[in-house]
Amino acid sequence: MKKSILILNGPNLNMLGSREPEVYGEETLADIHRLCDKVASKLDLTVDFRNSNSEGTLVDWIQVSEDKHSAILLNAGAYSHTSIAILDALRTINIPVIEVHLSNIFQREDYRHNSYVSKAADGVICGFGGQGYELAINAAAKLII
Ligand code: CA2
Repeated sequence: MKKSILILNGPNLNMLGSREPEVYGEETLADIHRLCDKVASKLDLTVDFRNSNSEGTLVDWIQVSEDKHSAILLNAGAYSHTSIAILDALRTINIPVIEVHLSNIFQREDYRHNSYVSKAADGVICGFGGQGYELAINAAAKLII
């Protein structure tokens, strides 16, 4: 069976493409989903691509991620900067975690410079827009294939 990467997208990422294109680009989350499917299939991997605006739902998905998935790619959106609950959930699992942000969070407001997710991530990719997800799938593949 093909290995699977769980791709989790946090709050407001469902709004991509509709507002703030100067910050987040023109792509929609559906466009990024299609890109991830394409990139993963070339690596003989599958992706399970999800989005939730709810912190608890993201925690629930992380807790059971090891059952079916070999790695997590996580853009926790604004929860990256606030959620000790997501950090604690990430610390309960033992598969690679790659953190992704569309924007370069270090060029933005001070409150975006800290990420709790980073403390549990194997690596962080930010500032490359939707292409960051492609880079992250390639990075995850190196760790799991
Ligand atoms: O750069 C990223 O990927 C972020 O995770 C995006 C989050 C932001 O809070 C993080 O600091 C960095 C925001 C999600 C998208 O929010 C939108 C809001 C309106 C229109 C489009 C997207």
